[in-house]
Amino acid sequence: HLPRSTSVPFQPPGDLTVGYVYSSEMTSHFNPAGHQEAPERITRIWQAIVNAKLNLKMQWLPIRPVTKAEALLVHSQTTWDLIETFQYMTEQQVVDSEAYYEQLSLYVMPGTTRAARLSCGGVIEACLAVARGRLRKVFAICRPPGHHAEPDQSMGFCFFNNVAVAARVVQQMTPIKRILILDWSPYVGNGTQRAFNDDPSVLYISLHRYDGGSFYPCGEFGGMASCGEGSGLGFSVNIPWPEKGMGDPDYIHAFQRVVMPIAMEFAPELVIISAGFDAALGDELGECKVSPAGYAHMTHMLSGLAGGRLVVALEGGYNLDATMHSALAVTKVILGEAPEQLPPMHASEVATETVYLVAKEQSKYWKSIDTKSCE
Ligand code: 6DK
Repeated sequence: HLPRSTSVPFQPPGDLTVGYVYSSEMTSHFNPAGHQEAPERITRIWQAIVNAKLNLKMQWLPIRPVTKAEALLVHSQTTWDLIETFQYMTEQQVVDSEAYYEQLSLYVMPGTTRAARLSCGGVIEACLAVARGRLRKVFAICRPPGHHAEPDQSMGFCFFNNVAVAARVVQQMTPIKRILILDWSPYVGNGTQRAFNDDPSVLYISLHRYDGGSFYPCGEFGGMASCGEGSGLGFSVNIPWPEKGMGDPDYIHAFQRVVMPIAMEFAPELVIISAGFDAALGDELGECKVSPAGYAHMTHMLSGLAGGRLVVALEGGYNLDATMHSALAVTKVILGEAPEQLPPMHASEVATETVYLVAKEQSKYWKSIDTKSCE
């Protein structure tokens, strides 16, 4: 006979509208020699949420690995097969392949397969829960990240493109078709743009450092003239910062003049944020200056789209304190708290100029864009 417990508090089910995805199993991918894309990135966010008791206000969503059929909605069979082989790697094979994977800004080990599959499956479950109306908003605290992973090439710390696969699964499994992916990582999500470059059903908007094309990933995407192709022309919006150091005023300015007008005109049925916290003040890789309040305001603005259907999917973020504070600020907003007030702000001249040029480019495709207001 099991002892009868009277000490377990009764938790009413069903009335929680905000959820989260987290599993410590995603720590199975790590580099023993040390690497920025480390397990602590998600364990620290999780600890902070628990310390602030925010987890008690959120529904936990169980996690499961991405299936092959799901991954193949975006990725090639070769990419799937390669990621599957990692779990069988010997120590010698790990060492021998290190230099090869380093060129791709990756490290691999036996635990990689499981973590990469769970990370992608976690974002899928988050998006399905929101798309099916089970939850209004979900924070997917997942790693490894995904936005650099191209259909045929894992790269830049990313194996599966978590967000791209999730968007495709939602389109296939639910009535929701029109999806906005907003990527505020300081690196352009080349994999995400490639996956939807010729597809008008998914609007990809990215704010990132471009530095004249010299900033990672330095490929064909990310410039302001890269707007999609074929029937997807106009459905990729790149806001390329020309240098480091952009902060809250610059991001808010871009949101007010370009991101929100286009997003409202597109009228998405679901919004997914590719949430890289590496644009945060203190991140040594991103070298931008976004504050937790800045992230909160961007989240708040996006919260009003798509009937409130929002998924925040973690991408990068390497300063553990900055990532944790930014993630907490975003979590509070999806729980309904008002963002902390920002001081009066002026966007920098470089940012104003960039936004003006992007507006000019995008006014070809979006009638809501008023170039004059950006002058
Ligand atoms: N590699 C990310 O945060 C990943 O967007 C950041 C990508 C890291 C940059 C790696 C890098 C180089 C540089 C020069 C030459 C070769 C390779 F995907 C996320 F993790 F989210 O600078």
